[in-house]
Amino acid sequence: MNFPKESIQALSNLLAVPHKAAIITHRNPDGDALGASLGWKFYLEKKGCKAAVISPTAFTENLKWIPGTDTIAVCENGKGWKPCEKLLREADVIYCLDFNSLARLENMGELVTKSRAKKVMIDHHQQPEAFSVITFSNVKYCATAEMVADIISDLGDEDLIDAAMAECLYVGLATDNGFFQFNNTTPNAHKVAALLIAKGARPDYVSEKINNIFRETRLRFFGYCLNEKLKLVNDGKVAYMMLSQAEIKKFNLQGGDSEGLVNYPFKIEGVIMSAYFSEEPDRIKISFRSRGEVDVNTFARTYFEGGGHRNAAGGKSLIGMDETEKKFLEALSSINFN
Ligand SMILES: [Mn+2]
Repeated sequence: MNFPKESIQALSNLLAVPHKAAIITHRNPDGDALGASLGWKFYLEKKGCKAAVISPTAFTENLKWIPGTDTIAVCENGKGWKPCEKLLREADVIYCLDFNSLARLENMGELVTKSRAKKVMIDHHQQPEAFSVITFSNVKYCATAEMVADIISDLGDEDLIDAAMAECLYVGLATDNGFFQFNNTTPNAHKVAALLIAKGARPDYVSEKINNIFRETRLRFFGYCLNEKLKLVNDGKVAYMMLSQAEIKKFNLQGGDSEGLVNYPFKIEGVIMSAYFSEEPDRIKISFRSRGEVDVNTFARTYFEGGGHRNAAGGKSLIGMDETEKKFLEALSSINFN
C-alpha cells in the first residue's frame, strides 16, 4: 500500500458506484496536470463512470498530442465557460488533480466551492487547502501522475492500465521530474516508470514529443535571451532574464514558447537559482527554479504572490519591470546561498 488504507477504502467505496465525474486541473495546465487528469479519466471510464476533464484555461500546443486531449472541456477568456459550468454542476464527484488551492482555478474555483459534488484531491504540492472529502496529498511524489498510478495499484486495478493510460501518466511523471533529472526523482518514480513502460508507455516517443518540437523562431528566441538578456548576480549563483512585451512580440511567440528557458542558466557551473520574468499586458509573470536547499517556494510566496515547490515555483508582479527587478534583487538578500 502506498497511501493510507482509510483513504483508499473511501475512494474504493466511491468507485463501487458508477458516477458522473468531472476532473479539473489548474490553470495553464502542464504535462503533469493533463497527463494525470487524462490517465485518471481513462481509469474512471473503465470503472463505468462518465468522466470529463476540465481545463480552466487553454493549454500549449506541445501537449495536444497526449491521448484524449481532444475531449477536454477548455475555458479561455470566458469562451467555453458554459459547458465547463454544466459539467461541474452535474458532477457527482469532482476530482481535483495537480493543485490544492482553489485560487489555481481562477474564477472556476467558485463553481467548485458551490457544487454539491463530493470533492477528491490528488496532488503533490505543499500546504493543501481543506476543500475535499477524500484527500491524497503527498509532497514526496514528484508528480500527480505518479500518485494516480500508485492509487490505481492500491485499488488493485493495475490490470486496467492500458497503453494510452500508461502514456498519459508517463508524460506527467517525466515532465515533472525533468525526464528523471531533478532531485525529486526517487526510487518510486522509477518504479512507477517501470510499470508504465511495461504497460505500453514509450519513453523515446514521449521525450521526442515533449522536448524536440521547437519552431525555429522559438530556438532563436532562446538564443536571444541567453545572449542578450541573461544576467548573473550574487557571485554567479543567481541568474535571471527579463523580457518585455515588445521583445516577446518581436519573436512572434506562442503560448508555452518560453517554457523551459528558465532551466538553461543551470548549464553554467555554480548557478543555483534562476528566474525568468515575462511582461504580459496585466502583470509580469515569473518562473523561479533552484537547486538544493534554496527555497523558491517560500521566496515566491513571500515576495511575488506565488508559490509551488521548493525548487520550482511561479509568481507575479503588478509593478513595472524596473521596480520588479529592484524588488527581486533586494529580496535575494533573504536567501542564504551558502
Ligand atoms: Mn505536478
